[in-house]
Amino acid sequence: MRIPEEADFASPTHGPRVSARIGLWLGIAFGLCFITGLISHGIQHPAAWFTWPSRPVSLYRITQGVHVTSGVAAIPLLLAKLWSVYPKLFGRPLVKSVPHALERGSILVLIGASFFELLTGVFNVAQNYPWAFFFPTAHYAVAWIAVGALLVHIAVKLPVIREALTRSEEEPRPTTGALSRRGFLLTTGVATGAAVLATVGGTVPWLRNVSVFASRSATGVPVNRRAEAAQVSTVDESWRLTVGDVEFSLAELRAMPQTTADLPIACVEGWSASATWTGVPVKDLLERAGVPAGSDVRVESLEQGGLYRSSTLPGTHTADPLTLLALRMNGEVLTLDHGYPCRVIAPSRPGVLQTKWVSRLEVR
Ligand SMILES: Nc1nc2c(c(=O)[nH]1)N[C@H]1C(S)=C(S)[C@@H](COP(=O)(O)O)O[C@H]1N2
Ligand SMILES: [Mo]
Repeated sequence: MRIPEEADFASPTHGPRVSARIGLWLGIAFGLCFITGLISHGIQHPAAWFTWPSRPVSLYRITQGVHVTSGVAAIPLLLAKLWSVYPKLFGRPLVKSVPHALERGSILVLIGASFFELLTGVFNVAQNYPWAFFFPTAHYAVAWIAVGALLVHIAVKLPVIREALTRSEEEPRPTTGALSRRGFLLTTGVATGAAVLATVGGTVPWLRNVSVFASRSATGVPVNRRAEAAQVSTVDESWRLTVGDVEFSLAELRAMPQTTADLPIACVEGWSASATWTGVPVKDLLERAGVPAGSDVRVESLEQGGLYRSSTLPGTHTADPLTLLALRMNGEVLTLDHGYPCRVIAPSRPGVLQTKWVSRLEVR
C-alpha cells in the first residue's frame, strides 16, 4: 500500500494563501483573548504596580466579554486553520533539518496549548470542571506557552505569510463540486460569526435571545454560589458588620444615607447581568470608622470555607462613591442567595470579587 503524500491532498482550501488569511484572523482572536485574559488575571492577583480603574462601570464587563467571545470565535478559526495545513503532516521527509524539527515541534506545542486553552475555557463557561487541576492557574500558565509558541511560529513563517497575504493572482477554477478558496474562507467567516453571536449575548443584553451560550443570564441575575452551598444561613439581630474597629448593626447600615446605582455583575465565566443596587458607599463606612478613603480593604464574609469567601478592594475602588456595600437589589432586600445581609457591589470588577454575606472590612 502506498503512503499518501502531501500532493495527494491538493485543493484550493489548503496551502499558504488560505492558511495565512485564517492565521491572521486567528492571531487577532488570540491577541484579544490573551490581553483581556491578562487584565482579568491582573485584577484578581494584582502585582504591586498594577491598578485597574473603577470607571467606566462596565469596563470589566466589556473586557471579559471580549475575552470569552474572542476565545469562542477562535475555535472554528483554529479548526479551519488546521484543515488548511493538515496535508503538511504527509510531507516527507518528516524532518529535514534541526531548525525544521524545532519548527515542527513548536507547532505541536502551539496546537496542544491552543486546544487546552479553548477547551478549558469553554468548560469553565459551562461551569463544568472534569479535571483535577485548578482551572485559573492552569489556564493562565498555558496561555503563556500558547502565546510564546505563537510568536515563534509567526516569526518563522513571516516570509511565507507576507508573500501569501500580498500576492494577488487569479484563483484557479476549482474542479466541479470542490470548494474554492473564497468559499472556504467565507464558510469559516460565517462559522466564526455564528460562534460570536452565540456568545456575545452573555455580555450584550439585547443579543441575549440569539445567544445559546448565554442561557445563564437569560432571566435576571443568576446566582453563582447559593447560600446553602456556601453553608451560610440567615443572620439574627446580633449580626454586626465590623469596619476597622467600629461595628454597625443592620439597622444602623439602613439608617445611613443610601446610594442607588445600576451596576453589572460580570462573572469571569462570561455572563454578566445588570441590576439596580442600593446600599452604603464603602467610602462612607470607612469615613465613619476613621479610615482614610483610598485605603485598601480586605473584605471577609460569613462563609467559612470556599475559594471566594474574601476579596481585596483596592484603594481606587474604596475611593469610588459607587463602591457599595449593597443591602438591596432591584428595590428588594437582598435575598440570602444574593448575599443577605450585605454584599460588595463595585464598578468595573470581576463578579468573583463581588463578595456576598460580608461580615468585616479590614483595613490593610
Ligand atoms: N462569599 C462569596 N461571595 C461570592 C462568591 C462566593 O463563592 N462566595 N461567588 C462570587 C461570584 S464567582 C460571582 S459571579 C458573584 C455572583 O453574584 P450573584 O450570585 O449574586 O449573582 O458572587 C461572588 N460573590
Ligand atoms: Mo463568578
